[in-house]
Amino acid sequence: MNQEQSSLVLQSSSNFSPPKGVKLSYGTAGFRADATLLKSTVHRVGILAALRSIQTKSVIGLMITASHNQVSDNGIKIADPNGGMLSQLWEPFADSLANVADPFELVQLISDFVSKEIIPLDNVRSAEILLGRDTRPSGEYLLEAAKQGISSIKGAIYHDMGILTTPQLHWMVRARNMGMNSTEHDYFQQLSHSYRCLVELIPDEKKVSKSNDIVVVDGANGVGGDKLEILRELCGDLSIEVRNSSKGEGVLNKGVGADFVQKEKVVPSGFGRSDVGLRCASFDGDADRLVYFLVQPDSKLIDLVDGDKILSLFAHFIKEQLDALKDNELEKPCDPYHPRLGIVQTAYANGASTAYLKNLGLDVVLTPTGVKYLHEKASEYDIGIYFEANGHGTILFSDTVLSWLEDRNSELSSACTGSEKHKAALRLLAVSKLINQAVGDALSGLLLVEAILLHTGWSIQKWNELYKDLPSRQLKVKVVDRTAVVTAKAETVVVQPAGIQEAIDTATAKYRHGRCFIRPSGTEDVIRVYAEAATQEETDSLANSVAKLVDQFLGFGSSQ
Ligand code: G16
Repeated sequence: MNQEQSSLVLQSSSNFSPPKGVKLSYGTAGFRADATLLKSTVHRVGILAALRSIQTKSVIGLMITASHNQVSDNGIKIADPNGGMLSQLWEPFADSLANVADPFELVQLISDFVSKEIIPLDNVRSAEILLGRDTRPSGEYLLEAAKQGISSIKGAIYHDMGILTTPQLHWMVRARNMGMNSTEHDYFQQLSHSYRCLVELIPDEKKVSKSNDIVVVDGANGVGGDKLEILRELCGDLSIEVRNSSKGEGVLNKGVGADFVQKEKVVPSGFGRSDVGLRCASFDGDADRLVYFLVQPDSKLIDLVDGDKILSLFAHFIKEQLDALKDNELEKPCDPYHPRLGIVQTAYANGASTAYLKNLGLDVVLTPTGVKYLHEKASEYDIGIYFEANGHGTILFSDTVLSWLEDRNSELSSACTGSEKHKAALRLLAVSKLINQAVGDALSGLLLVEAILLHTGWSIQKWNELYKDLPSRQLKVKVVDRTAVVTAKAETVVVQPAGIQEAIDTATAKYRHGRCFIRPSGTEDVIRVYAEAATQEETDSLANSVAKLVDQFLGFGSSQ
C-alpha cells in the first residue's frame, strides 16, 4: 500500500476510534451490536467492501441493519458479487479489522492483507459499493461512516440506494454484476411479473374466485410493510392488508415481527379477535424472514406456520412440477437428465418437517444456523431449497437446470404447447425469477406462497395440516461469555465446556421424544436453547431444565 493510500486511511480512521473494552465479532450475518458501538466497525467495513470490490472486479453491497434485533441495536451485512453473504474466507480479516485499536496497526493490517490477497490497490479502475439501510434512526450516521470508509480507498465509489429491505439490496448487487436491470423498480417489476405469470398458469378448473380472500401482513414496524404496499399495486387482484408498517406509531420489532411471532407463538400487536380464521403473515425488521400464522379463537395465541412449513409447501410444489416434466418410458427419445432436488435445514427444523420431507423421497441435509451455510449447501443441487424454521430461506436454481428448463420450454412450446408438461416448465422458470436467488426474501417468499396456495386451492388450514409439528420451545439465556460454548455436528452437540453435553443428554433422556440442543447466538449476546418433546408441557419443562444447566455452567447463577 503506497504512502498516499496509507495517509488517506489514517486520516479517515482518525474520526472513527473503536470503542474501548469491547470485542466485536463477525457473527451469523455480519456485525451486530448496540448502535452506539458500531461507528468505527461500519467505517472499517466500508474499507473492506472497497477492497473486496477491487479484488473481485465486481459491485459489493453494504446493508446497515440489525434485522430482528431491538431498535437500539444496529449492524452491517455485506453482499458479495453473487448477491450472497461475504465469502467466509474474508471473515477473519473482518474480525481483525473491527478490533484493532491503534490506527497505525490498522494501516499495517490492511497493507498486509492487500499484499497477501494481491489486491491491486495502486491501479484501481473502479470499485463500486451499493449502500442500503433499514428504518433504524441510527442508520443515518452509520451510513455516513460507511461512506467515509469507502472513500478512504482511492478510486472507490458508492451509490446510496436509500431505505431498502436487505434482500432488495442483495438482489440489486447480484443483478448489477450479471449485467441485468437492477433498480428497485426492476425488482418490483420482476417479482410482480413472475407472480402474475404463475397465476395465469393455474388450470382453469382450479381457478376459483378469491375476491374476499385476504392475507394480512405484519411488517414488524419496519421497511418490509412499506415495500409490500408498493408491490401489492403491481400484483393484480392479490388482496393484501399491511399492518405495522414503519409509518405507524409502533417500535421496530417490539411485540411484532417474524422473530417475535415465531419465538413467542403469540399474536403480534395490531392483530386480534377479528383476525381469527384469516391467513396472516409476519416479516422481520429487514424483511428477510417470513412466517405465516393463524390467530387462535382466544385471540392471544397463534398456530404458527413457520419456515419449515413454507419449505414443505415449496418442496411439494417444485417436486410436483419436476414429476410432471418427467418423460414417460414410452416417449422417445427419453430425456436422460433428472435435476437433483435437495433440501437444506438446520437443527431448529421441527422433527416432523424433516420426516415429512424425507417421506416425499427428498434428500434432506442439515447445516449450522446462518444463511451463509444453508445457501452454500443448497447451491450444490440443481434445485436447492433451504429454510430456517425462523422463516429465512429461498430456492436456488443452478445454471444447468435453468438452461434445461429453457430448452424444455422451447421444445414443448412447439410440440405440445399448453400441456401440463409445458406449463410445469413455465412454472419453474417463473419461480426462478420470482424467488430471490441471492438470499431469503420475505416479499418474494410471500408472493410464491400466495401463488402456490392459489394453484393448489389450499387454505392456510389445509397447508398447515401437511404434518403436525412436534411441540417445541426456544429460550434465551444470558451468560458471562457466550463464546465459551463450542458446538459440532451442525450445532447438535456441545464440545465445550466439558460436561455440559452429558448433562443435557441426561435431562433430555427423561422426556418422551425428547430432543434438545444449545448454541451461542451470532446476532445477540445470549445462548439459545431449543427443545422438542411429546407434549408442550414436557417440552417447556425440558427447555427450562436445560436453560438452568446453561446458567449453572456459564451464567450468572440467577436461576439457582
Ligand atoms: C440472521 C441470520 C439467520 C439466523 C438468525 C439468527 O437472521 O441471517 O440465518 O437464523 O440471524 O441467528 P442467531 O441464532 O445466531 O442469533 P437476521 O434475520 O437476524 O439477519
